[in-house]
Amino acid sequence: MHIEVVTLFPGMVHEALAHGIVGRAIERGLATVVCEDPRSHATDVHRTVDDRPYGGGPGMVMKPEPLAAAIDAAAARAPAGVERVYLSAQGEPFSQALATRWANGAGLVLVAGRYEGIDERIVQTRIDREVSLGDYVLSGGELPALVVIDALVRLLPGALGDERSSVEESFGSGRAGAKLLDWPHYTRPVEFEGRKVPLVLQGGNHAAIERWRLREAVVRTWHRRPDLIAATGLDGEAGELLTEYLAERARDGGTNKGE
Ligand code: 9WO
Repeated sequence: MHIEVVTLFPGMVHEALAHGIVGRAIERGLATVVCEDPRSHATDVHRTVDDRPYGGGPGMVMKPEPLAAAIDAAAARAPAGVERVYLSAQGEPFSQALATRWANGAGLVLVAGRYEGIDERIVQTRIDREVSLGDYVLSGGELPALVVIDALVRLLPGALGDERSSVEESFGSGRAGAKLLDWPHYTRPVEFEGRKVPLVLQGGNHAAIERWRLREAVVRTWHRRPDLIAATGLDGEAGELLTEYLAERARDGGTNKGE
């Protein structure tokens, strides 16, 4: 996997990728991340990469020439045909499905903007897709680019380095038809500040533990992210567990568990 990041802050990107699962995957050569700085393509004595917006208003816009040269240099190093992606709040929502698709490809060129944005002609001529992490404004596209890299690299074969399956967790495709939120986790001690680990997890009944976890995931998802269940419905055991929970909740007057 060859990922290029076009950014005015290469240090920020490299530092963030030096840790944990992603850091190890890069160390092992599962992924290569290279930065291209538009400033190195600026031609004037001040190495200018921004200019005032046509039409007026506050702030600056990333000027097209150095940015175009940086994107072209990055795309020339990347495997042929990889998508050039601009991280912006105007993009289509990022998703686990997109991460999976990209993890099965040869690489990406990620373009991180700064200031008030990039010249629209760059979007028209050198961006294949605009992707958003959510409805908020940041000070640049580097953190969203890092989120995309993290989501993608951990899906590469061997990145997790043990028997753990990356699809077992929230938003994986493996479980119960619908994408469900994760269940609660506990470790020692068995009692912390008066709160005990649920009894079923203390015992060795693995079928009961699996069932408890699925039920917790289903109930959490129903409360916190009903949109995830509405999208696909629930199959088999997950559906039964939700029906069971809703019956108990109705019996108890609808104010169960502080959920
Ligand atoms: C700044 C600004 C100031 C006044 C009025 C409107 C404004 N919009 C912006 C703005 O969007 N600046 C962007 C900062 C320029 C491109 C990089 N930046 C960015 C990317 N902010 N947020 C993102 C982003 C990317 C992906 N998903 C969520 C947010």
